[in-house]
Parts: sequence; structure tokens; C-alpha cells
Amino acid sequence: MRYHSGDLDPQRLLGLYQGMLKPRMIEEKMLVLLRQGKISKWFSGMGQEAISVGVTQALKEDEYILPMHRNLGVFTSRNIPLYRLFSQWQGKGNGFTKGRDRSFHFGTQDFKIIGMISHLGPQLGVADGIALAHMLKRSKRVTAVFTGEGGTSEGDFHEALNLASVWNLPVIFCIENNGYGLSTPTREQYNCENLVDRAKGYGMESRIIDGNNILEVFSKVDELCKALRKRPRPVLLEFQTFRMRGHEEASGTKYVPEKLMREWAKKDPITNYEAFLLKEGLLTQEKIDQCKAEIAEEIDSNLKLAFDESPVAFDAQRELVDVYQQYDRQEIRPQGETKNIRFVDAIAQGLEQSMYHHNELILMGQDIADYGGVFKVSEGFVEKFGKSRVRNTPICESIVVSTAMGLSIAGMKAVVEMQFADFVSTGFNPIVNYLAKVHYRWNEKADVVIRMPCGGGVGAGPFHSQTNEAWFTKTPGLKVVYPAFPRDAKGLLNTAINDPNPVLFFEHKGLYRSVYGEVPTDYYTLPFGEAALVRQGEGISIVTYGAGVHWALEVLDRNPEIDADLLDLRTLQPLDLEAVFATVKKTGKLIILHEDSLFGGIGSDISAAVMENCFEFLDAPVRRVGSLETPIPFAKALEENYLPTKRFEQALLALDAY
Ligand SMILES: Cc1ncc(C[n+]2csc(CCOP(=O)(O)OP(=O)(O)O)c2C)c(N)n1
Repeated sequence: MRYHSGDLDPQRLLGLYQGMLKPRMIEEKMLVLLRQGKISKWFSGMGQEAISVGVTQALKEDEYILPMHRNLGVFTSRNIPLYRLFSQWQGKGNGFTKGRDRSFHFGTQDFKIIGMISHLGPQLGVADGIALAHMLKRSKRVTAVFTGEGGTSEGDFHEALNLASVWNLPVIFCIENNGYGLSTPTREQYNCENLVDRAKGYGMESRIIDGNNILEVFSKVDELCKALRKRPRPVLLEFQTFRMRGHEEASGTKYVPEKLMREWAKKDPITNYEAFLLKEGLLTQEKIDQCKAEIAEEIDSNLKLAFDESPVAFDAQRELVDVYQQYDRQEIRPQGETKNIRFVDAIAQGLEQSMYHHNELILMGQDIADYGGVFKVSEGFVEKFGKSRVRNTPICESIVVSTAMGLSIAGMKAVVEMQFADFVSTGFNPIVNYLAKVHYRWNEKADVVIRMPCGGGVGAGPFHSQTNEAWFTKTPGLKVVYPAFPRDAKGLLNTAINDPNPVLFFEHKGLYRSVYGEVPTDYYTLPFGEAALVRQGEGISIVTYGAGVHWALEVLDRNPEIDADLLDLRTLQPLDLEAVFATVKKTGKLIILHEDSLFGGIGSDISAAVMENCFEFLDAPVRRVGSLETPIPFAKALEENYLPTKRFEQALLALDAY
């Protein structure tokens, strides 16, 4: 291996050596502990240390770095006290996740490290978001993010690189090409010669770097960092290296030809570099021994701390509370002048006023800038707020959601418009796995609102009509809002944007231009988790939300003899079960109506909760009414009968007469 120290001073040259030695020695110790059954899984980065250490040392301490499962050297290079890492791996309280997540699956704002989630790809978008925040704040920082070569086959990789290139974000994308993705060799993973060949297609620069040569890694990345801080842009790096151990320790390396192992063992980044430093006279055997003794002592004393720490105790209350970030909601009551406006105008007004309210709020979505969005919610916004805050995105829901997460990590807020709620399926992974779980896992907020133009009755067929709130109400960590009236839509959207937790904000397209209401002109907020009693009666309770509220109103208007409470839930998570119980206790009969098909819909849960809590108050079985168990069809006659409107009227009359 050839080393060129260039103008690096001896301190740096030795620092790089020590930097690699520490993760290697920690790993050697971990392998012993693993055999003794004292730690669970271990993903080895042995032989790849030069990449983690070289990249991290090239970055400044206040620049974010997003490592993977083989980047122990990132964590040690940022000088995280070792006992905290050991506690993390043992699921103990001094770790970073209160025992809730394992290995390297955590982030820490203190050390500007944002760890991975198992799904590999989303963090590439998170890096985009952090870099976007830096670019918008004009703070000349780079962001480095890692992926294995296996991870480059995920759609997220392509989306993240494309977005970074289109927006010129200062991200260093680091591919660690170590020959295998679990057992899959590179020839079965991709079909280009080098992975960096892809950079051309995204319109970005790239380099191939010998990942086992610490001086090459450090010098090239250092040079790039300096260039990117001056002129922000993304760069794709392919570090060529090799995975010297199994995917994780239990799985072995039988499928790896021994010849390859022998060849790469000769290229060990530490022994080679050590020999170079000895030859240059910068290192002596005595110094090596001293260095190893110091690290060994640090490892042992920190291990003792971690072993002495008691295991985490279960506290149901604490577990539940930590799912969401608690925050001081400042209620701004609706008051003053009102105007009769459409549902869509109320949403536009809330969004616009929130943009004035929060300078750090960024809007992202397809065609939302000059075009104003397909429903024209953001029409005229570019003139008021500029294109840096009202951002057209390429068609890449997944990475835009992750980018929103990155903005939040870097202290900003994001509202993402799904062009149609149906398309959230291609952004599903980061919502349910990253945004929803991040606060529970490592105490980080996900200050993101996802706007969801949804719903049927508009003759738009299976992919432009769904109301898919049940995909999200199931997932702890998300909030789900579904207003029925303009006044609620504006106030709840403002609250959603203030709330630091991830909010899915459902906007029924059918209501956009058909429903009018008096809406206060000034900025105001409305609380989550408070249902509204739209009509009051004694005989029967109707519980619904969204378009269902309007369907129920029409039916009640047609059947004035029905003396019903009509409860509009307004938010589904948090869900105002107290209000449901109160109306059931008053009337003794409950019918739940929703546009979603029945099975697994939120109506099932409300029904179960009423059975469990109000059984003795019921005078009739709880009735649920929803759409047919089919995809939503296009033709009018089919859609009309798919939707529950007619069935609802019959069911209501039957239950009322029970
Ligand atoms: C979406 C997803 N699919 C599959 C897996 C299982 N898995 C975890 S790591 C891995 C291999 C990753 O290979 P690569 O990206 O090359 O990284 P390496 O482990 O080689 O460092 C696989 C298949 C996963 N975690 N997430």
C-alpha cells in the first residue's frame, strides 16, 4: 500500500493511527464478550476502520455525520465516552435509547451523529434535509452520510442522490463497497463497473477512493469538505474495501472465497499504516505499546462502568409518554372578524399564516411552487415566501419525507404535500419507521406535517380516492388529524405545524370546494384530541369524521324525526374517547360511520372501546358502517355503492328503531 503524507503534520498522522486503533481494539474486546454471551449481536467493521475514521476526522465537529452499522470509528472519533456506547449495546440507561433500540441505531445531537434505522435507505434523505437546512441558513457546513453497496440498490439511494443534485446540497455520499451485502456479492447487486458510474446520471461529481488507505481517505475527503464548504454541491464517493467478518458474527463467512480473505488481509488498514509510520520514524514500538495500553485501560474501565450499571426497569407510564415529544401548546383562541370561505381556502390561509408565524418553516411537494399545487392550496406562495421556502420536489415521496426529517433534526419545520394521499404509499417507510419512532428511540422530534388530500366521491378511481388514515392510526408516534369544516381545518393545521411531532393531516378533496364556513381571519389554533358535538340529541349517537360528518348531516336533515348526537372526531390520534363514551352513555345507541372500508378501520377500535367501557349503557349492539371491502372504483354507479352513504341511512334508521 502506498502512503502519501503530503503536508499532513505528525500530530494528524498519529491521530489517524490512534483513531483507527481504538475501534479495532473495542471490536476485539466485543468479540470476546460476544463469545461469553455478554452482548447480543455484533456487526463488525474490522478492516474498514480507515473509512469511518478518515471521513470523521475530515469533518468539523459541528458537521453532521450519518453512519451505518459498520462505522464504530465514527462514534469513537467523535469521542463519545465509551461507557455510553457499551451501555447502549447492553440496552442500559446510560446508552442513547433507554434500552429501546440496539447497536448503532441511535442519534445524538450532542455529538452530531444521526444513526441509521434498519431499513438502510432513509438516512440518505435525512442527510439531504440536514444539508438543505445548512444551505438555507447559509452556514457553510457539509454533511456526510454512509451506505453499503447493498443499500445502493434501494430506491431511496437514487431518490436521495437525485434530490441532492437537483437542489445542489452539500452532502458527501459515502458508499462503503465491501464486497458483500449480507451474503450477496457485488455482481448480484449491481451491473455497472463501479458504483460511482451512477453519479454521472445524477449530474454530480464522484471519486473512487482506496478505503483501506487512511491517508487517501482523509486527504481526499478533507479536500472535498473544504471545496464543498465554499461551493455547496453533492459528491458521491465509493470507498473500495472488504468485509473481513460475517454480516453479523453469528452468520459466518462460508460463502466468501478464502483467497479473497487472504488478499484483503494483506491490505489491513491498520497494520499497513503502522508499518508506514514505523518506517517514517513517526512511531516506535514503545509508542505503539503505550497507545494500546492506554486504549485497553479506557476500554476496561468503561466496560466496568457499563457492567456495573443496573438493567433498565420497565415503567409503562414512561414508555407511553416518550412516544411523543411533550410540548407547551400555546392556544391562540379564534376571535375577531370571520369570513365565509371554502374548506380549501381555510387550509391555504392556515398554511400561509403559519409561514409568517414560523420563519424556519419549509414547504415541499410536487408542483407546489409556481403551479400552486394541483389543488392550488399554495397558489401565490412563491411570490410571498420565495422558492427556497416553497419547494417543488422531483417525484420521490420517500426521500422527501426523510428530507423533512433532516430539516427537523437541523432545527427547522417542514410541511410536505402529498399530491394525493394515495401516493403516501411510496413514502410510507420513513413515516412509520423513522418519523413515528424517532422520539421513542432517541428522544428526537420529527417536526413534520404531511398534508394528505384524500377521499372519494370524485370519480377518480382506485389511486386518487383513497382515505388511508388507518394505515397511520395503527402506528404509535404519529398524530392523525381529519377535519370536516373550514374553521377546524385552519385551526388544526396551525396546531399541527406548531406541534413538534409528526402529523398526518387529512384533507378531503370532496370538501375542498363544496363546503363553506365562517372562519376567523386572524391566526388561531385549535386543540388536538377534542371531538366536536355538531348536533345534539337524546336518541342515538353518530360518531364520524371528515366527509362522514357531512353525509350524516344530510341524512339527519332528511329524517328530522331522528333525535341524534352527531360527534365529529376531528382528530383520530389523539382520539377523544371520553367524548364518545359521554354521548353513548347519554343515548345508549352508537353508530360509527367512516369512508374507509370497515375491516381494520378506526371504527372497529372505537366500537371495541365502547364495548369495553360502556357495555351496561348500551341499549343496542354498536353498529359500524363503512365502504365495501374492495378498492375504490371509478364509474359513478360503482363508486356510489362502494361508499357507505346509502347503507348508512338504512343502518341509522334500523338502529334508531331497535
Ligand atoms: C429494507 C431492508 N432490507 C433488508 C434488510 C436486511 N439487511 C440488513 S443489512 C443487509 C445487507 C446490507 O449490505 P450493504 O448495504 O452492502 O452493507 P454491509 O452490511 O455490507 O456493510 C441486509 C440485506 C434491511 N435491514 N433493510
